Parts: sequence; C-alpha cells; structure tokens
Amino acid sequence: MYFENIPVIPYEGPQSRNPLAFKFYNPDQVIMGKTMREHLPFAMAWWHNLCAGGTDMFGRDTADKSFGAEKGTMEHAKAKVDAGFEFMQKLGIEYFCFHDVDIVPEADDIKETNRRLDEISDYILEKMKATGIKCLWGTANMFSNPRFMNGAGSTNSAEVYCFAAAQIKKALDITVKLGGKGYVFWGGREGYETLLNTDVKFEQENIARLMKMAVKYGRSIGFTGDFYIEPKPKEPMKHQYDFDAATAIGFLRQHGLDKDFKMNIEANHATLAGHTFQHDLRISAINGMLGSIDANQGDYLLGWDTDEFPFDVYETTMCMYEVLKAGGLTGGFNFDAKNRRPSYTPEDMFHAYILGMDAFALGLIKAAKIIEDGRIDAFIAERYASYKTGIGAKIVSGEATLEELAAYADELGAAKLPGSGRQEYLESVVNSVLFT
Ligand code: XLS
Ligand code: CA
Ligand code: CA
Repeated sequence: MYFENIPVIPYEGPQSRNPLAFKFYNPDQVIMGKTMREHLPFAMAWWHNLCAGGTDMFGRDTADKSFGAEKGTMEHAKAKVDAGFEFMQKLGIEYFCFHDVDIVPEADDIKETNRRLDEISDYILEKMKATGIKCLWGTANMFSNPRFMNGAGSTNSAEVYCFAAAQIKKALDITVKLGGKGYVFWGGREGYETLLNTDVKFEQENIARLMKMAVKYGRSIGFTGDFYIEPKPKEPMKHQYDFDAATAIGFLRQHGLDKDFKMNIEANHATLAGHTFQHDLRISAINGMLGSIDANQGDYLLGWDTDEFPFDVYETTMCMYEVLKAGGLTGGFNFDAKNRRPSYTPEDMFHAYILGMDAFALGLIKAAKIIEDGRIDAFIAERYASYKTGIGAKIVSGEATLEELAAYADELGAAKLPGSGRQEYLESVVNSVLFT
C-alpha cells in the first residue's frame, strides 16, 4: 500500500464537505441513456501522476515520486506500477496512458530498454488482469532524449529516424500486448525554429512516411484501434507541424492517413493555438475524427502549456456538449495534468483527480441539460432557416449557379440584415442551465 491514509473515494453528492469524496462523479448515475462511467472513460496519465515531481525551469522536485524505491531502477518502475494501480482503483479510474520511458528507465542501449519494456509490461499485464483496469493508449517519447533535438520523423538524421522507428515499433508492441485502444503521435519536436536550416516539405513528407510504416506494422501485429495525432502549435518548438486539429486533419488527408487516424484533442493545446477547447473538438467531430481527449486546462494569463487539472465548468460543459453531440468518444478522457508545484503531497494527487473527474461529471450533467433544454439547438436551426426553402434550398442542393444567385440579388436590390446572433441571450441561457 502506497496511499494507506486514503480510502476508496466514494460519491457523496454536492453537499458533501469530505475532501476525499466525489461531489458530482457518480459512476452509476444515468444521463441520456448511459451511465456516467460509460460517458466518461477516465484515464490516468502515467507520466505526470507517477513520474513528475514538480521540477520546473527554476527548481527541482517538490513531490517525492520514488514510492519507496531507488529512482531509475526496475524496482522503482515496479513500485510505480503498484502505486498507480492502487491509485486508479481507489478513484475508480478504468484506464491509463503511457509513454515507453514512463514505465521503465531508459538505458543507453535501446536493446536493454526494450528488454526492460518486456519485463515491466508482463508485470503491468498481471495487474490489469487482477483489477480489470485497461490501457487507453500508448505512445513513444520521441522528444526527451537528446537525439531527438531536431525531431523524430522530421529529424535531419536518417540514423535518428531509425531510432524513432524502433521506439514506435516497440511502443506499438507493448500497446498491443496491453490491449490499448489507441496509439498517439504527439510531435513535440516535429517542427522547426528557423527556415534558415529547415526543409519543411521534406520533413513533413518524412513524418508521413513514418506514420505509414507505423500503420502498416501496427495492423500487421493485430492493432485494430485508432492512431491519434495530438495537435499542439508550439512548445517545445516555435513552429510545430501539428498546429491544431484543422492542420493535422489536412495533413492526414494529404497523405492518405485519414482512415487510420483520429484526433486526440488536449484542451491546453487548443488554447495555445488561439482556439477554444470546444473549437478543436468541433473541427475534429465534423470531420469524423474526434477520437480521444487529453483532459486538462491552461491558464489564459500564461502563454505556455501549464497542464492544470480541469476546474473550469464552462469549459467542461462545452466539451461534454461536443462529445454528446458527436455520440461519444471511441477513446477516453486522459488527465494529462499535473498538480501545481506546491501541491506536493500524496493527498494532493487524489484531490487533483477528484477535481478533474468532478469537473467533467458536472460538465456532463450540464451539457445534457443544455441539450434537453433545447433553446440553443432550436436557435441554431432557426438561424439557418433561409436555406430550407426557395433559393436557399437550391444553394444547398447544389443546383444553383453563380449567375442565378446574382440575378436573385439584383431583383432584391438590397439585402435584409441576416438576423440577430443573440449571443448575450444564448449566454444567459447557458448560465440559467448552469446555475439552477
Ligand atoms: C505534451 C503532450 C504529451 C502527449 C503525449 O504537451 O501533451 O504529454 O500527450 O506525448
Ligand atoms: Ca500538454
Ligand atoms: Ca497531451
């Protein structure tokens, strides 16, 4: 036991003052025909929760994530597995996500790293069988090791490219072994700092080549899940190729990868791209590519990826509105989030997940109410009503010509204004649903 003082976290309802209880996440509660557990397949992010101790640019770890073992050893790797499964069980979290180097210490020689990955994945598999906890997605960390300073798929070095391929191959092997539903590409260093040394076209084609090889290999070993691109515009690089959902979707279509890939949308990455979280979810959904979500939030006052636990219920509500409208996710909600540096105790790890799970549960409850209330949907339908009949219907059916529309405008002489957008009214509808 690593968290002796922490009980299994119960649902106690909104009036509860117990810090170690859910106020809104009630797994068996049914919303729009499905339980909260089904709507919200939550996942623990191995890296933040079990590895990161709060180191930042100016200071070292504040939290002790040794779990009683010597760091950098296989004992430590196993202690993290034990602690992680105890943590997930106590919170009722059914999935986890991992990078290769989160689950084992990386050795100098990749053959030794891979041997360690075989060993730890046997151990993880045993725990999965004993608890019923599952793998949401796996990925390869192709951004921390110095060899990836110029990217992985986009590196200038063919040798480094081979190491990226080797890591993807092994991470896919382990993901398949653990029954993972998805495999993520987050291209943190797939981008550039200056065009003075960069061939953008060549780099992007090389990324596509690597992804095609990954799909081919993954399918050959029985991976039937989705590959995901996780867009992010910047940090660590100045320009990252997977800027946002629209850019990533265009790239996938250009290279014929759109049948095998979907988006993994992270809230904080969408806001770094100058979008709302909801925007990138909508763009993914309308393109049939909303796969999974990295559930966190950024800080509008800071220009970087703060990976905070979700707290903003407006955001989680509009997120769940998108997810409900899209008919749910094939992936899940991975808490790619970390405690603030001064929240360094084991209890804080639980407080963080309780906050995040409750914020999404409340978002789900409220999003369902917005849909049931119907005023927003009715307004949107009415707003486009001029396309239902007459000249509008002709435009939509594709029968109209530019000359015909121009003649129609000539006849009108002057257009009526297109009708009020009623933004303030609609925002007050949202508030009335949120706060009753
Ligand atoms: C970093 C990303 C990363 C991916 C997985 O900003 O969020 O953690 O989710 O490599
Ligand atoms: Ca992030
Ligand atoms: Ca992420």
